[in-house]
Amino acid sequence: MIVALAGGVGAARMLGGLVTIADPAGITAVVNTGDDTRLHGLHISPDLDTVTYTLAGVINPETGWGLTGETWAAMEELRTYSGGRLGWFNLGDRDLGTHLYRTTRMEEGASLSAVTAEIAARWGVAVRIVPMSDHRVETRVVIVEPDGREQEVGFQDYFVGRHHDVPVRAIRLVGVETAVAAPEVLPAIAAADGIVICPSNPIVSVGPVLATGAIGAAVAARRKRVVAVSPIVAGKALKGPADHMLTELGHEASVVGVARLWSPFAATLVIDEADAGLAAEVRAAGMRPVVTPTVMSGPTEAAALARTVLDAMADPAAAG
Ligand code: FO1
Repeated sequence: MIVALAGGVGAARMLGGLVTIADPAGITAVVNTGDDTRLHGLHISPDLDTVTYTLAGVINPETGWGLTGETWAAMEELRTYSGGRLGWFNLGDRDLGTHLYRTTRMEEGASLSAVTAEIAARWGVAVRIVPMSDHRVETRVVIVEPDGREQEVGFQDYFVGRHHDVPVRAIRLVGVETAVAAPEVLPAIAAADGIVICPSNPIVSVGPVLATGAIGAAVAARRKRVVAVSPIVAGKALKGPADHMLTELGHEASVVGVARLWSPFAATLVIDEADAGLAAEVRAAGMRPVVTPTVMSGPTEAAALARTVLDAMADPAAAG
């Protein structure tokens, strides 16, 4: 059984590759819920939905989030009523069904884990998709406004509302001190033949997962069997703000910076051929570098990367 620590888009693509070469029912995805937000009275779980929709083959291919073939009637009405004040976070008409269902079931007392399993089942997804916790852990971002003022905003206000193009001063995970891992998480990590840290944002996607409950310690205890895939290629994030966030928070936006963050949790770091010249520095940072094409431009590339990850998992001896 394989456990994948996952954020949004990059992780979803990695999982898409894994399911083509490994039994989906033998894969457990432990997904970040720090991005979750409450909006219009609805509990929205972007990373859980992106992973579920991608594995179901119904993700919107242009955006990497939401459902394909969406209509936006509800959002258009909302924007018309509010003169554009409301409706900045685009919830498609079909996607709204997911949030209505999740919110109703949680109000009926169902856990986020239980509802996530029901949503995955509705889409015929065999991968076990599990939130990092059934308790609320909210990622808050301290940003620097254009006038130099610092203020703390919700993750989606930063990511979508401000197009993540404002500098970040700090990240706060509200509730992380008391949140415990969701019931299936620690047993899956303990039983796993291997664990993959997907190419997601180390600060706001993988970070909250490793910071929740005993997840970080459980992964670190299996470090030899943990293979991480760098979300940074040639100093850049393929999608999203990971590169400038790393720099703004005092880390290096490179595979070496990623290795310094992840070496306590994973023995191996898969880096792109563009970073082959940094392999020695990755090793010096405490991780075994595996160099391979890591840009998952399509299903073939994702499957090839997944193959490399599983091969690296299989020879932990080489992990040093
Ligand atoms: N991202 C955007 O850039 N703009 C949006 O309007 C937007 C809406 C949205 C609705 C549902 C959902 O599950 C995700 C959505 N996202 C949107 C993406 C979301 O902000 C990101 O997936 C994560 O939070 C970061 O990975």
